[in-house]
Amino acid sequence: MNISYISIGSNIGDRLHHLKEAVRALHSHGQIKATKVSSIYETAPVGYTEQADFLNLVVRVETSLDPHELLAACQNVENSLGRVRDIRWGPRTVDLDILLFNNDNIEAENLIVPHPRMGERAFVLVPLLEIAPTIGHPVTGIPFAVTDDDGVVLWKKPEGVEQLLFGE
Ligand code: A4P
Ligand code: MG
Repeated sequence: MNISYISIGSNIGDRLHHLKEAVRALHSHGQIKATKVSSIYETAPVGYTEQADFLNLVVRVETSLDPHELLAACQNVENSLGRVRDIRWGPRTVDLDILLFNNDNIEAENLIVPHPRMGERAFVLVPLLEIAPTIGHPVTGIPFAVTDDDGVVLWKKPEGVEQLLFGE
């Protein structure tokens, strides 16, 4: 069984609904099980800054899929929730990025793991370290650490995966 951490973000429409639907859609895949989910954070946009604040979380999944199959599953979830690709780093109903996949180091054309920008992004690291406090970079072994959590505010406390998946 493989363990992967996936970052989910939304900054359009009913952001909470989009995050919940994304976690539920992943979990409803026969070969993906959501086992931990972070709190939800409200985060200032990084990259292209002329856009609304995001809600972000990180989910830990167990999966028998390989990394490319998991990426395809993530993209199916994005598409099913109405994501239209437009501006790079721009607004999105929902964006799923594979942060880590076991200790794999993948450099394919369409898939880079660990996610290349994760180490510098508080909106990724704060929720990741909440559910995996000692996790380190698979290649260097250096534990991930948040140097600056500016713009990342706890928005909703952890409800546990059951509540997120099956609650209101
Ligand atoms: N791709 C390569 N590696 C991966 C990976 N590990 N996980 C490829 C997922 N996809 C990966 O992604 C573009 C291509 O990346 C995909 O075709 C896939 O093959 P995309 O989702 O179509 O486009 P994007 O999301 O606009 O680009 P990208 O590079 O994923 O952007 P980022 O870096 O994810 O930035 N600010 C806040 N506060 N919160 C956010 O969630 N998100 C972004 C998106 C920018 N600013 C943000 C947030
Ligand atoms: Mg993306």
